[in-house]
Parts: sequence; C-alpha cells; structure tokens
Amino acid sequence: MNLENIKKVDPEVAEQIELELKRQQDNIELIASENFTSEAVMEACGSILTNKYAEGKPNKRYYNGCEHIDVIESIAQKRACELFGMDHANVQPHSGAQANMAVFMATMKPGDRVLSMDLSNGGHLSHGSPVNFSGLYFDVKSYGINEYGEIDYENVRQMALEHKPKLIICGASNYSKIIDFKKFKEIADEVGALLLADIAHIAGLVAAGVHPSPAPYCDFVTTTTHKSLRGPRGGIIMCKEEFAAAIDKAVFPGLQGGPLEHIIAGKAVALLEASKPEFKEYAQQIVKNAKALAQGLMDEGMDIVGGMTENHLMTLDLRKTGKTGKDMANVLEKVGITANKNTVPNDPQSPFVTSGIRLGTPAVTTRGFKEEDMVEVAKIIASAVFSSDNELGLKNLRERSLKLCEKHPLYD
Ligand code: DSN
Repeated sequence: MNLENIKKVDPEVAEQIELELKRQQDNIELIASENFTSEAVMEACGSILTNKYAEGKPNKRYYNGCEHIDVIESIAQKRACELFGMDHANVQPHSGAQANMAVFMATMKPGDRVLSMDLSNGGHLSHGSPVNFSGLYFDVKSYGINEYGEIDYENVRQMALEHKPKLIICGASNYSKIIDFKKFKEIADEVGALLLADIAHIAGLVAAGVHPSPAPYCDFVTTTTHKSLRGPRGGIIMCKEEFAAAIDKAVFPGLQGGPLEHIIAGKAVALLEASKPEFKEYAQQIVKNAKALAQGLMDEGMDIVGGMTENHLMTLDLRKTGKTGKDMANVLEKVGITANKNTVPNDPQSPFVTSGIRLGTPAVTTRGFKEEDMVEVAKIIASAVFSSDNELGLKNLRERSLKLCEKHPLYD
C-alpha cells in the first residue's frame, strides 16, 4: 500500500493506517458484514474524483464540469441494474441505512405502518428500531424467527393481515437461512403493501446466483456495497421504474447533498468485478466455508442458532456454556479472531452483553481460506470458549490463528 505522501504530511495518521493494515493481515476476520475490497476499488475511492461536486443526477446536475462524473455514475447505475435485474438504480446513498431511509421517504408519511424483522431476531436498526429514525417516525410492527431460526411465513402473513402495513421489509443483518422473496411478495400482494428487500448482507451471494434474487418480486431492493459484494463502503437503491423518480428525489434533495463520486466510481468497479465468473466461484466458496465452519463448531459441541447455515453467516449460541457474547468476543480477539457479540432469540442478556457471537465468512474467503481452514478456525474458537481462563492455552491458539493468516496473505 502506497502511503508515501501521507507519511510526509501526517505521520501520525500514516502510522495508524499501517498498524490497521497489520491488524487486518494478522487476524482472522469473521465479522459477517466485513470484507477486503480490491486494490482497484481502493484506487477509485482514493482518486481525484473526491474533488468534484455533482449534486443532481447524471446529465441533470446543479454544477458544471460533470461530463466525466456523469459517465462514471451512469456506468455504476447500468451495472447495478444488470447485475441485480432491476429497472432503476440510484448509486448515491452514502450507506445502507440512508438507502433504507430514502425508501421510507419515497413511499410513506410519518406515522405510516411498516412490518419488518425485529432487530434482536436478526433485523436491522434502520428497519424500525425504536432508537432509529425508522422507529421514531413510523409505526413499526415486527416479526421474528422461530425455534428453528427461520422466518415463520404464516406468522408474517397473519401479522400483515392484522396490521395492514404500507411497507413490508424482508432482509436482515443476522439471518442464516435462505429468504423466500416469493412468499413475501404473496403476503404483500394480499394486503396491498409495497415490498422492500434489504439484501445488504447477501448482495454478493445474490449477484453470483448463490442466493435467490428478490428482483422478480420486490418493488425496492436496497444494499450496502461493502459486505459480501466486496466493494467500497456505501449503499445502492434499486427499484421498479414506476418508483424511480420518487427514489431519486428522496435521495437528493430529500436526504443527501453532494454524492461521493469517488466512492461511486469504486462501486462501479466492484459491480464489474462481481459480474465475473471468478466472483461466482468466490460466492460459492463463501457458502461452503460457512457450512464447514458451522459443522466444525457443532462437531466441537457448540450450538448454532437454527443449526446449519444456508448462507454466509451463523450465530454461536453460548447459553449452555454460561459465557456471554461480550466476554467471548474479547477472548476471540485475544486469539486473533475478530467477531461481534450478538443477541440470540429470547436472549436473557442485554444487547450490550448478549449470549451470542455472529460469525461470517466473506472476508476470510477473500483471502483464500478453504473448508479445511474453517475446520481449524472452528477448533480454535471452541477451544478458546471452553478454556477462556487458560492464558497459556489462549497463547497457543493465537499462534495457530496466525499460522492460518500467514498461509493466506492479504494485501502483500
Ligand atoms: N452493521 C452492519 C452489520 O454488521 O450487519 C449492518 O449495517
């Protein structure tokens, strides 16, 4: 990584970037929403495009000098539509939360009703959590998951019939099963609701055909670009043509000012990368690795919410070990594994403590981990949890995790 100039101008920040690179290289990244984007994407994001104001949309800007920006943003829009099979794409949202906010703004008035997945069951803050704009300004009803870790579609239907939401949201930030978008569409149609699929977590799997696509069924599809899609940090909204004008207006001038055109260029590059055959293989490997990790953990006697995963992630249920998600995430960090604490359904602990740890495979798959590596990762995790007080044991586990990192170098 070239830090030549920043080292001269600001050695303090340069040092922290170098340390962060080493942290990423020397630790096993299992945060399910993280990934390692390509150097090509980072070049676009670090380019002179950061200098340009371009409020508005391609060929309809409030500033002059946008002829090259227009081409780049149009390329990103076209690639998003082609990759995900939707009519229209707005590639300007700075994040997934802002993409969701724009759909709310384009379709509802404050106080209108939404049906979405509960945050503690795997939903997302921006789908209606009481502490988020979505829960503060809209009337939110939530569905959860059943004892098998699955969405109970009949329960969703009953809730939709009872509450008559204007918008139904499917998609989650911690759900390990395939989402049946067709069933959601049938429910939405039965009650006359609009349907939004937030595919932030599974976008890479959808792009590669490894998870069914929401495109034939949903009015809106939102995603982040930095998770399994492996692009820069940002969001995209896709929709049916009939909602295109309302979505564009909600993004600008509704919610955002100048778009981040350097990041939009990074999104364009990532979308091209995601359309290649190598990316399909990558997405297939993400799922194989997740299954190998889940099986390995279960073989070591650990519980997984809902059992075997069907996508890129899973939640370790620590309840029977008597340990908390908060403590075990810290223990895993000691042995060189980065993960996040997460609630399990009916969690007796608070969301800050939790009884679970969410684990995902997009990032380790990018650096080349295969099934046999995931079995070793499972053994390291189980040993760390079961002997979390044995400092010498943890030190040995740290050496084992470092060996895996050295076997699969990153950004070298
Ligand atoms: N914070 C993201 C995640 O970790 O899933 C969702 O926005």
